[in-house]
Amino acid sequence: MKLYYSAGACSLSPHIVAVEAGIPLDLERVSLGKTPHTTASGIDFSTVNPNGYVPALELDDGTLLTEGPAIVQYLADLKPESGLAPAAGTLARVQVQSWLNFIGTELHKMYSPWLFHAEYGEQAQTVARKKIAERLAFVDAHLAAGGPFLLGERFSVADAYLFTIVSWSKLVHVDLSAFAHVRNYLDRVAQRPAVKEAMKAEGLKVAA
Ligand SMILES: N[C@@H](CCC(=O)N[C@@H](CS)C(=O)NCC(=O)O)C(=O)O
Repeated sequence: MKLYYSAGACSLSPHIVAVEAGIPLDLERVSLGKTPHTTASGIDFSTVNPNGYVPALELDDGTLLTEGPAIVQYLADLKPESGLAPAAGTLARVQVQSWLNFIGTELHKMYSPWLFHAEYGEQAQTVARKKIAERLAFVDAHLAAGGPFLLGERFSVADAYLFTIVSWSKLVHVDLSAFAHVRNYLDRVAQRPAVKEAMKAEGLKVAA
């Protein structure tokens, strides 16, 4: 299986999940900085994913899976014993899907593209930061009441996604000072050996 990724982008989430589950991946880096996006092997990435975004997971039979929340569940289901996602069809699984959707629509797509492109202007970015702060207050209260992870005691695919997205905060000036539980959570997740391994493989700075 090959994961098309960009260092530190949302593709870090399935990367973490694969390492947590002990699933070996081939990695192919995609440069998102220029259009068309090209991959490390020099192909136009739009010939792989017509939407042009990472993550994309190419299965051994050539099938391409896109959309981070779907990819992480696929990976977790390959190794159910990893406990990264509860069994399909259970209420607990729907709760994970609820978190994945929340992170995707209420956080990921507020940070990106809005805070990554100055051309959207200060007004749009102020609105995005305000919305993100509201959502992070909700996450903070949830972690305070039922942590240490989103589902309680067990790290899940939703944590890989939340960690990946909220770790962008410093880069795009989202102030986390009011969210002590979120900050502690990021520190805790950053210490996981699988998280360190995935980040190192992407050339990212790893927590001490
Ligand atoms: N709906 C997609 C969105 C993925 C996405 O936003 N990827 C970003 C990186 S975090 C990207 O590749 N952006 C480049 C582009 O859209 O051209 C998902 O949830 O997987």
